[in-house]
Amino acid sequence: MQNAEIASQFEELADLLEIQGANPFRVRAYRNAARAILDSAESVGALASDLAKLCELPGIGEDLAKKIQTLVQTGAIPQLEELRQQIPKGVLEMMRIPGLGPKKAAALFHDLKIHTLEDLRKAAEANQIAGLKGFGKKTQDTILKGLELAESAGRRVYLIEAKAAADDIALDLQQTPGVQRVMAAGSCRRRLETCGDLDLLAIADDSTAVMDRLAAHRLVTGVLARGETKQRVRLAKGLELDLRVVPEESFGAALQYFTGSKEHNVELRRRAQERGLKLNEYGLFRGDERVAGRTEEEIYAALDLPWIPPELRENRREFALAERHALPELIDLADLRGDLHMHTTASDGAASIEEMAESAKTYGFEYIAITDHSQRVSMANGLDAHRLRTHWQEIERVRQRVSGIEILKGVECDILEDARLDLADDVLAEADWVVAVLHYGLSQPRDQIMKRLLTAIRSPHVDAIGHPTGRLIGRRKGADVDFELLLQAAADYGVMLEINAHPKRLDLDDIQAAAARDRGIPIVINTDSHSRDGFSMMEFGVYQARRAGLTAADVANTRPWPEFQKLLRR
Ligand code: DGT
Ligand code: CA
Ligand code: CA
Repeated sequence: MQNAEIASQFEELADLLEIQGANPFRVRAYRNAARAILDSAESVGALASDLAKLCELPGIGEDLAKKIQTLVQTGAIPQLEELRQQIPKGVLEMMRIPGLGPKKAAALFHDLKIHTLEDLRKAAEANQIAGLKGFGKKTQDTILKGLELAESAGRRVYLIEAKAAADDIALDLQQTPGVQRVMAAGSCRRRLETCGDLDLLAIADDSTAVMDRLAAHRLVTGVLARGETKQRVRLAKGLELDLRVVPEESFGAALQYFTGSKEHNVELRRRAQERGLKLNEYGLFRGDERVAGRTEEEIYAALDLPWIPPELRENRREFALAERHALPELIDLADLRGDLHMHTTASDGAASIEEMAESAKTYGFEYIAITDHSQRVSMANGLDAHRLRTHWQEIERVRQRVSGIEILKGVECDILEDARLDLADDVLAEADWVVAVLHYGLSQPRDQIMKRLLTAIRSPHVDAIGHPTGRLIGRRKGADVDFELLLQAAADYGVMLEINAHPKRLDLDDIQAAAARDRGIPIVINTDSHSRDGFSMMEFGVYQARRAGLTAADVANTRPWPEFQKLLRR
């Protein structure tokens, strides 16, 4: 556990205690502890087994040291968990609004029964806050302004939503008379997991018509600013969009500039300077002469580089690879031939085996594995040995009826909190494909998480580890995985690692997937479909793979079935 994580739990504890009206000295003690942990050069998590060592940290007495121990060993502070039960999350969120400290948040919670930011907005709009003791009209107005900021800032939107909006609007603006071309740039074009805002570029001689059309678009809820060539609008859910209208001869330069990332652009500008050139959103210039700008390709070429795919533009290894003309030929959606993770009505899916198989065929898949949940996931109607065997018999019957696709008898087997697998070896031995996953106890200490993952990897029956960290983007941090150890073990035992294509998972992430590829570990990109339409999520897994620099050859389920079969351990 990182110091920052430990510190933030104590900070939250202090906030909640203060909202609760606890003794100010106690509150201060937790705040001081949080600061001391954050400032410590040593890993407090590593010190945690030694109570005396912990007590040497400034401001940490025995009581606090014991709490740190509990947190590191169990992943939680019981007192904090309890407070979280008592005080709604929205009350903590209120404190991010400038001018709203714990005291005011507490008053709003206790006196007006405000539990969420939505409640807060309603109360402010209904003029209920101004009358509250210690508040007044001015505070109420500050709250309303702050709410708007708090809601739009810091809220990032999943790529699936951002891209859908960008594509929809781009397609519409493209219809404007006089508009030649519209394209999304920014993080959306780089296929980042989430987008802070959208950046659209249009080629047009006259910006009036296209800006009017944007303002009138059904997804646009308001115009925030409008200038000669720039317009910023608000979409639903607080997502904002920048439109820039550029002339044709600058389009490549603008596209390059606004695609970013900032880090990539800094390096590209440095390379321009090195050659006595100047790069900006209008073009690449030698003195006043524009030497490139119409297309991205000509800009990169003028800087002695091949065109670099947007997914790689993070200033990681793309420049080194581009210089050697060794950029990978990135995987495409069309390369995928199989999907090895999906659910049916036997557990928590919405479609039958046959319906999933027929749907998979329409998405172009040649083989699938049906991987319903194992018994531990009772919430999702997970299967015990008996039900699983009956389910597999049903799969065999469906195989007789459905042609043109290979259907594997699989299972998504939980790796239990105590590091046993949820199904016995003799059952797993009968499967064609086993994807092992962590679902419960994600906040266990690193050692236990690794014990669990290693047990699964060493099992002769496990083919792949699914969504290896279990994170949910923007919602839940994943397990504290030691990736060095995981990758080494996966490589040693020939176990595949999954990029789960679900837009909220995308787990492995881009950096982890690149590291797995570097070790020669076969990667599978799976949709984890729970319905017939779930297969459409594959594109997001592919984007993550592209950001990792993966080629089709790096991804096992791009292979034709006979070759994929050879990679199986059984
Ligand atoms: P986001 O919106 O947070 O998901 O991420 P981006 O990458 O879309 O960032 P955004 O919308 O602030 O800006 C779009 C691109 O424009 C960014 O990737 C690089 C470029 N850009 C924006 N501001 C600056 C800047 O101050 N300096 C440089 N070098 N580039 C910038
Ligand atoms: Ca952006
Ligand atoms: Ca922007």
